[in-house]
Amino acid sequence: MGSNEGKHNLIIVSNRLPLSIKRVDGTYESSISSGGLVTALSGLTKSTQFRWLGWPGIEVKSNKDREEVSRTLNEHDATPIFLDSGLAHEHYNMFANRILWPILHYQSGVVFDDGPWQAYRRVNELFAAAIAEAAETGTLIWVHDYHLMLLPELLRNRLYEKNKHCAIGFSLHTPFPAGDFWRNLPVRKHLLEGLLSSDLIGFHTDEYKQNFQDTCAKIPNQIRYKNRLVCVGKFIVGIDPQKFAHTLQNPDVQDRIRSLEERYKDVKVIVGVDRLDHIKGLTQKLKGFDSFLEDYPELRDKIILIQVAVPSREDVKEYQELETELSTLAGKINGKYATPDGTPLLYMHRSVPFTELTALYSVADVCLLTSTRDGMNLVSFEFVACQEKRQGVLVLSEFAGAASFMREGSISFHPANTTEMSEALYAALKLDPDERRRKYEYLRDFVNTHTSAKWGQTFIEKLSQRCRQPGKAC
Ligand code: GDG
Repeated sequence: MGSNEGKHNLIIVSNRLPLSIKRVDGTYESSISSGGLVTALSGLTKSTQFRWLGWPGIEVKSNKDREEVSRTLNEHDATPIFLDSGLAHEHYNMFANRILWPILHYQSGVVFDDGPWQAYRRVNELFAAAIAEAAETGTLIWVHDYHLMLLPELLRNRLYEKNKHCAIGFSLHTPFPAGDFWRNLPVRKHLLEGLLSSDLIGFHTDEYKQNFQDTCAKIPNQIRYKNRLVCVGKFIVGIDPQKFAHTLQNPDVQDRIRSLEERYKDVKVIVGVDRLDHIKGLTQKLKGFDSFLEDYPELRDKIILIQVAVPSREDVKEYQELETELSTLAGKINGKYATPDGTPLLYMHRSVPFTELTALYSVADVCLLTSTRDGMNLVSFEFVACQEKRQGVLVLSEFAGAASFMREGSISFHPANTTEMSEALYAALKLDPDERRRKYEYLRDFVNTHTSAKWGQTFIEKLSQRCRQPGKAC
């Protein structure tokens, strides 16, 4: 990790550590995991040193094994917070992903269950205890995401008992819904109170920030809670575009690009990369693609949609059902339109290596993202970062957070409207070259100026000000 520019220690906290731990031949090994949060924070490691605290993703029972896992993770500046598997399951799968995530993304059919809620509280308490132990006066503590919304309050109480003065920042990586929807959650008040013990709260877009402020019914940008000032801001998350540029120079990746170009030389490639999650609108994407093939028969053998659907939350019933639905739909589409010369859809239910991902982004003519709701959507940024040569077109759902910044550079549509999606795809494939260049340059400038490093540094700088002058107006 690079030099520590600030004079404060920095602790980053997320439910899962960015490293997955596995037991291989009697020893523990770690490997980097993928996902939006890891992508966003990895851009910060070049310039800023920090320690990362979180759950290592597996149950480790004996003290001896815990010491070994801690040692392995320590080499990567990570500290595990151990949880037993039953508690972790209730917290992560049953409350965070089954109850809270759907509400934050406006999904209907809200369920509530007290058991998982108690587990959520307990895990937040265990995190508070571990972090209060690790922090010193002056430490900046930056908490991430919806799994840990009670943490700022619990942590503040713990720090107070220990007489440690630290600043607590919180970043939400999902939307914050409009107040009327948020009300569906019976424990919403506790979650808001949890968050309001932060010194600084960051959202991805103005809309999410505004929804939160309306819910708190207070004045813009700052909220007074328990006689403390809470600052609220928009911080635009991004990626590290240089990492993609650099990977694209790699000779193996260049070879792979050439071979994919040869393979698809007679067709236009549409790419989609999404975690297999309801919010990514994959069902809608396949239905919209079906409509497109129906509406434009002359293009059927001239295009291919390559869809990577990365397995996610496979322990949750609703996600297993979604996977079955998608494989069935994919099979139906290919059954309907395949010819001896090929199939219009290549559906992959697995993750691909980073180098393969960059090659795929680079050979695509269009990227189709259909989120029904999405905090930001960093795949849209990554596609742009890999398109310097081809200058392809981004077809982006109006409900992705990214759409509030990228509308001018993309073609936008409503994901539930299959006709609109089909027309948007057609427009993208037929876009006039000058307009395509103009749109691409707009997106490229945006992605290059809103990097993950800038996001992180801006947040940390603001949090550090809050630490120095907690009473100062935001
Ligand atoms: C959450 C919010 C918000 C995907 N497949 C593979 C792979 N990935 C990587 C992508 C990208 C990341 O995962 C996905 O990021 P997104 O931002 O698109 O989506 P979420 O994971 O849902 O992230 C989201 C984000 O947090 C940050 O705040 O933007 O709205 O939901 O980096 O490249 N990476 C590799 N193989 C794959 O198959 N190597």
